[in-house]
Amino acid sequence: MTETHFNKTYTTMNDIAEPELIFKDQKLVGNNIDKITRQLKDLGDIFSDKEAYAAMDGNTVVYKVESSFPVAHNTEGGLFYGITYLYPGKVGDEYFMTKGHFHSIRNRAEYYCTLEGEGMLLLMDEDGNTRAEKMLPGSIHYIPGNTAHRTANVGDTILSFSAFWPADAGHDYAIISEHGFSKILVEQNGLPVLMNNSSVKLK
Ligand code: S6P
Ligand code: ZN
Repeated sequence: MTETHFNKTYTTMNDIAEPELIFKDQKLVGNNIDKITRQLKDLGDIFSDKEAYAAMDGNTVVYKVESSFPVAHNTEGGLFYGITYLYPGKVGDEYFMTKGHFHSIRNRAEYYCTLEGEGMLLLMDEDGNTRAEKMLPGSIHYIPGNTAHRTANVGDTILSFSAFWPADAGHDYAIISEHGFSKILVEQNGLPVLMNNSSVKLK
């Protein structure tokens, strides 16, 4: 039996498998893809302008995540893969963004690779120092351990990026949910600016 892929004809052999995951038509395709949708109503504690937030439709989708977990959560040595699709928008002057988290096992690192759009990766260490890296198609971002990470969409189109992280990393959302990052990303005169967030007290 023969099959045609990549414009070549192969003789089918038992030890050549089809790929288990494909990123196709802007979607992750495969078995057991975990899908999460975050709407504004799920993100009440992350945006600074509470008045602007209250005036918006809570059903507005802010981001979606499609992930593949080929091993059980907490498997030491395993890896997870996911794609985040973050929609354009703002709450007041603050750009749509992800919740943001530290990893539960604090020293676990991660890679982000931008697929489409224009964004910003906010990184905060455990002493509360926050910096940002520009995200653009093809940009690759190493997120060191012990570093909280959050992405914001600063463009007019969807920001999408793939992520690779250790299966035992886990997610600790509590600190960020309570204190936020020490800097917030807002639009000023049409440009993204990092501003001090005076309410943050990490330690
Ligand atoms: C997982 C990785 C991403 C985020 C996703 C949503 O470690 O960092 O897949 O989960 O971008 O962000 P958040 O902060 O809501 O999990
Ligand atoms: Zn992470």
